[in-house]
Amino acid sequence: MTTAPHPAADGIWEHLRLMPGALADGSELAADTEAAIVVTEGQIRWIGASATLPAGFSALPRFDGGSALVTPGLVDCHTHLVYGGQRANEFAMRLAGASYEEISRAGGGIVSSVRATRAADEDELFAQAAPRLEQLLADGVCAIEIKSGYGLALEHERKQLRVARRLGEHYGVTVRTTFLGAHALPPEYTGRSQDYIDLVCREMLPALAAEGLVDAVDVFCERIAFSLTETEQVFQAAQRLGLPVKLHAEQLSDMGGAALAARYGALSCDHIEHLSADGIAAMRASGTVAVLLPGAYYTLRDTHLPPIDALREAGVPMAVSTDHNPGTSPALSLLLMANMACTLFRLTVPEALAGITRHAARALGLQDTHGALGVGRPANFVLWRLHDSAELAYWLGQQAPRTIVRQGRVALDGLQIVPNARITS
Ligand code: DI6
Ligand code: FE
Repeated sequence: MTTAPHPAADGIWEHLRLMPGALADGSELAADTEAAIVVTEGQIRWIGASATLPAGFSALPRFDGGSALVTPGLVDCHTHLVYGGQRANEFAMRLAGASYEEISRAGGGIVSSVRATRAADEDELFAQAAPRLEQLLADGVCAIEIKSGYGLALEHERKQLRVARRLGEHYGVTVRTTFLGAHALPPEYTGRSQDYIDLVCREMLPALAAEGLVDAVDVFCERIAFSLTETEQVFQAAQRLGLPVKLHAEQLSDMGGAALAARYGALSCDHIEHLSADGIAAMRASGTVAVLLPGAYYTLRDTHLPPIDALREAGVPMAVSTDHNPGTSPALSLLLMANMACTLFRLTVPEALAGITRHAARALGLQDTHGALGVGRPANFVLWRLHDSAELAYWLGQQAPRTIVRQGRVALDGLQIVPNARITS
């Protein structure tokens, strides 16, 4: 698959309106202020009120944003994007009354995706994941996390992580890879959970880390997956290698995983429907981000809400992500997740927008480069033909006209913005 190189975004992007909360330094422009962004060599060189644009940039080409709303590039901080096959059959089973846990115990669930992932080679996995990534990118995603966890054996986990890296290079998008070897017990280890965890800690993780394929380490800590003790063993292995950790925590029950993860300085605890007060206090103390996954909550027809009010009160940063995966969240729109975080979880619109930008970046350790706009950061921003930033969370499934600047390049020009010309559509 080849694509034409995207044109450089270098120049002055003017006649813009900044989304509130877009600036990395926390400052705001007064309402209705016309803003401009100067990009050179793929980086933001200047951003502020057009009226104060320094004269020194005047020789650069100009892009007329036509009063578009501009947001930072969106960040999808929790996905399982690379896998073989799909699981529409389980959707039908759940509609007929089977629970996720029942399906999983009956040999479906994660393990059925493991079979399909093991059977596919790298090129096949790339070809299957690419259209899914394209959909997420079309929403303005400029950085994405991709987990392994459907291989559950060294060669197959490697395959998934290599495909994730290749997707990042091919599409010019920031990809953070997370090793989730402890996602489920592979069938060949039935009854030998500790042996599998030993393999994860002693062989798989060190080998993949040495190959530069691991940016962070995750575990599915749950009754149907791995215990608190096993989770801690994986965290210790990550710590020995200097890798940050994160956790699938308290999704189906309160396992005390969030407090454990916080003790290891976790970047994020994700799902957290059953998070306790102790878990919240621990996350607050360690600066761990709470990643909310309304797509999984919705798909599983969950009714146990995450403790949003208590997280808000404690000042724990909340991110929102697709959790894209073939079982519990076949979601491919981060904006739809922002909508669902508001409607289902009662986030405010500014919270949801911070959740898919600034706080999502922090959940990946990318807070200095992504999720907000500031001088010296790579140029990742999106221009939207929208009147009000609340519309980003308001529309259900509409793709507003947008122009996407990703990694300093104009990756999509839906507003038809050409240098030195006015908007034409
Ligand atoms: N939690 C999830 O939501 C996904 N994995 C996990 O640990 C579900 C994965 C699947 O069902 O394939
Ligand atoms: Fe997940």
